[in-house]
Amino acid sequence: MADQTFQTLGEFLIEKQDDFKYSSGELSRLLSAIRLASKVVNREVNKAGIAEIIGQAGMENIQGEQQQKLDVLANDIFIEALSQREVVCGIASEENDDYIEIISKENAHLSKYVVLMDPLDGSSNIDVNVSVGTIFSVYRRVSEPGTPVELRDFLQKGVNQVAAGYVVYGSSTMIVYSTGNGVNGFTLDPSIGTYYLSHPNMMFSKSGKIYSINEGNYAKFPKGVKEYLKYCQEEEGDRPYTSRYIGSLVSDFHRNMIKGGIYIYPSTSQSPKGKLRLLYECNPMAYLTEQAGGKCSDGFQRIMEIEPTELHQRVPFFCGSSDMVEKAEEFMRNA
Ligand code: AHM
Ligand code: MG
Repeated sequence: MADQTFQTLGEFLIEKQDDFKYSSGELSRLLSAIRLASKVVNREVNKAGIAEIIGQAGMENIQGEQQQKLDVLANDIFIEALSQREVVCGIASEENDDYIEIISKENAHLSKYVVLMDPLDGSSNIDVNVSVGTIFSVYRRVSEPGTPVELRDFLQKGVNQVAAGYVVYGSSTMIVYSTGNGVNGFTLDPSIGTYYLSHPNMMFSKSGKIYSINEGNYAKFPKGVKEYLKYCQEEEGDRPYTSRYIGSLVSDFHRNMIKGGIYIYPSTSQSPKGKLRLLYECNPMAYLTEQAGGKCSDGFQRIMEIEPTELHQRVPFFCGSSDMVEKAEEFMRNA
C-alpha cells in the first residue's frame, strides 16, 4: 500500500484532456457532470429497498413530494447535472418523448455537445435487488453553434460519437467510458465518494465462452439465431458455451467484456426490430465494444453505421467478442 498510487477519475480526466480531438476542457467538464450525477443516482439506487418501505408507508419527502420512481429520478438527476453546468446544448433520454434544448444562463446555446442517455437501464430489476445501469453517448452538434439544437444533432450515426460509457450500480459501482482511446473502468469507493481507476484498458477477448440471450423467447427468434444457439450448445471444441443472462444490459455487457462472450437481443416475430434502442443503448455499447476490440452488429451490418431516423428507434443487437459475433452473423446470413 505504502508506495502504491491510486489514480482518481478526476485526475485521469485532467491528464487525458489533451488527448481529445477538440480540447477546450468542455468534454472533461461534461464527463465530470456525469461522474457527479452517477454518485447521486448511486445513493438513490442503494436506498431502493428502504425507499420502498417509506413509499409503502405513504411518506413524503422533505419537499412534500411523493417518492418518485427511480428511473424518473435518475433522469432528473442527470438532466439537472448536465444542464446546470452548461456542458451540453441538448439532451435526449429514453425517458423523454422528445429531446430537450439546454439554454445557458446568458440565454445562449454555448456548448457544442449533445448527450443521449438511458438514465436507468434495466430498472425493472431494482425490485429484486439486481444490478442496473446508466448508459450515455456524446456527440458534437452538427447544426450551427450558438443556435437552438435540432433533431439532426441527435440523429447521428454511432461512428460520430466522441465519447460513450456506462455506470453499473452493482456489487460495487463502476463507471466505464471511452473518448476514443480505449476503455477504462473506475470503481467507486463509497466511503469517500471517489472513483478510482481499477480497470485500465479493458478489452474483449477475441473469443469467449459465454452467450447471453433471453432464451424464453426462443420460439419467436429468427432461424439464424436458433441455429447459432444450437451451435453454442453443441459439444465440440471449446463448446458448449455457458449461458448467462441477467436481463440488465449494462451488467450482461460488463461481465462479457471482462470474461469474453456474446450478448444478443435479436428481432422476434412479435418485435421485428428487437427491443433495445439504437441511440440510447446500442450505439454507446457499440462504441465501447469496438474501442475494446470487440464487434457489434444488427446481425448483418455494423451498428454504428446505421443511419438513425427517429429518436426511439429499436434495433436487433449482437455484441461482444469479435469471433463470436462473426460466427452469429454467419448463421444469420446463411439462414
Ligand atoms: P429498459 O430500457 O426498459 O430497462 O429495457 C432494457 C433492458 C435491458 O437492460 C435488458 O438487456 C433487456 O431489457 C432485457 O429484456 P428482456 O426482459 O426482454 O430479456
Ligand atoms: Mg433501457
